[in-house]
Amino acid sequence: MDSTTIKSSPIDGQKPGTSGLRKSVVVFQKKHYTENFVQSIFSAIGTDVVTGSTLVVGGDGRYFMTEAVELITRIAAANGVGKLLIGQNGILSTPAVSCIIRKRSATGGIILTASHNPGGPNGDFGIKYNISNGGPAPESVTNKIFECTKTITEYKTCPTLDVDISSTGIKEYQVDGKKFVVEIIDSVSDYVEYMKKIFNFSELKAYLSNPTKPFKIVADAMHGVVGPYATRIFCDELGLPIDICINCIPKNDFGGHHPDPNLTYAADLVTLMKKGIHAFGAAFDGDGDRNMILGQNGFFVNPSDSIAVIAANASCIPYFKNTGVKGLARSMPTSGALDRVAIKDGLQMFEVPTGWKFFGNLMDANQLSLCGEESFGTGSDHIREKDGLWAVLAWLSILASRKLTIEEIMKEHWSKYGRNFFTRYDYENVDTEAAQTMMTNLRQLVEEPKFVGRSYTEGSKSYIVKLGDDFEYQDPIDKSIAMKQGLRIIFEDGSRIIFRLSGTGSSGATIRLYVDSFEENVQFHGVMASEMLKPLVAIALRISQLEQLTGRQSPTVIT
Ligand code: VG1
Ligand code: CO
Repeated sequence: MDSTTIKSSPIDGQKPGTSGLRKSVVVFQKKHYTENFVQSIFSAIGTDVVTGSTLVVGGDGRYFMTEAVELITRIAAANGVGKLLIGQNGILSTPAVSCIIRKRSATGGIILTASHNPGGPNGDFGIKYNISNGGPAPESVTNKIFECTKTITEYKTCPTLDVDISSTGIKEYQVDGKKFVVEIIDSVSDYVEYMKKIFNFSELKAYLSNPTKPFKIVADAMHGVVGPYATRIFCDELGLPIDICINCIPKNDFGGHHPDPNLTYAADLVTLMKKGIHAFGAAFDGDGDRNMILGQNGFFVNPSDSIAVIAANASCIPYFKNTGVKGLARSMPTSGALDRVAIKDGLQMFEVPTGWKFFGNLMDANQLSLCGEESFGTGSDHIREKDGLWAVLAWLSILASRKLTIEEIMKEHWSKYGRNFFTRYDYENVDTEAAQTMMTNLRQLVEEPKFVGRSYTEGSKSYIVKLGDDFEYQDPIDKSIAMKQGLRIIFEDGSRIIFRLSGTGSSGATIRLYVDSFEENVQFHGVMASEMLKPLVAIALRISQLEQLTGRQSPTVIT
């Protein structure tokens, strides 16, 4: 087979966001749109690296994925890639891709997902490139890809190459006189094998199916990619009945829902948990890197608390018994709960911008073991992506060894470390101009020299500004700088108000407002976060004039 070159020209708007390029399916279906971006990935990596390389390809099963896999296979072959490892039927969760890249020493991987965004012909699609450490490409690489999309004149492809991805096995082809290998791999095996090394499966099995006191769990894959992983782990490995896995058949439109594990979009699971039958409930997003943990009667574990609890109880997880805990990290808007663990337990703590790509360098430098984001992302240095099922297995390991309920673990944690109250308001699909105006006005305000020291009052509560800025981060390892990562208002008592615009949406703007405050006094730990944070939310809305500028009286999602 011979490759050929197809003339093309730059298409606007191919800048990767927080986690890859995400647009509506119809945009990806436009002539040359997907081809241009995929060719730009290869051009950015460079011929030297691409020639003979091994790449992992797979995604969350959403609409347009199989077309994209075919197109990537042809463009990869024409660009001189040596071998592709493709998940059967194209299916691979994001954490599985990260795991496979590392295990098989691949050069990188291409992940086809728009994560928690809806799918189907009218939904979203996305493409993300991960590097050889298994993690999302850093900005130096994604900027290069973006530059290539702006100057592209042609792409290479091998139009006669047809690969059957429905059955596992190795297939060899000759492209331009060189060997091109495609290995279709079982989507689940490598990942499950790895989980069995990290956790003690026989201990978990005994705990979950204890004949005198079974621990009832339920896992909701929201019709995303986690289904086959969850059933293999919970049913085949841990011996639980199949009915504990709900919505575990992947659908290319996620059944018409947002595959987003939060209190709004996973409301069905919340309702089920409120019945009190199950001791543990978990939901996952479309590509399997996010998780939501619920206790009996729907007790909600805030993601910022979740990572703090895992860090404080890391000794319950065999992996950390071997490696120790080197350091902790969270994204900037994530609550300070993890910081309390770092201080008390004498661990190093890092605060990075939003997006998992910022954790990778610290992990590679052996300075970071456990990290999390408030956006339902939890993970460790076992791979270089956040990992939904890993988080669930971590929680189950803690529960199995501590023999407490989720609520008891949380309350004990707060009484030892104090409680951070956290909430996030999302305003989705806001008019872009209105959102920009709001951010510009706010930036001006927080950067005024006189902003520090200003006092804001709401009811009986007063807060004095200690710091206001647009968060900037210098990577401690490669010294690269990321600017404008979110507007912060920090008050003297440590409370924080943060505003960011989302970098994962596909149309309009999404405003995120984050509020975090700390309470040492155990007497207040039982109060609802919404109650505790009411004055700060009111102040945030007042300062930003969000409602006046956007016309939105209430958020789309509250966490
Ligand atoms: C959101 C979250 C961020 C997360 C990112 C990718 O980004 O806030 O914490 O890393 O999604 O998650 P943004 O820019 O929309 O706030 V996932 O599960 O998409 O890949
Ligand atoms: Co995701």
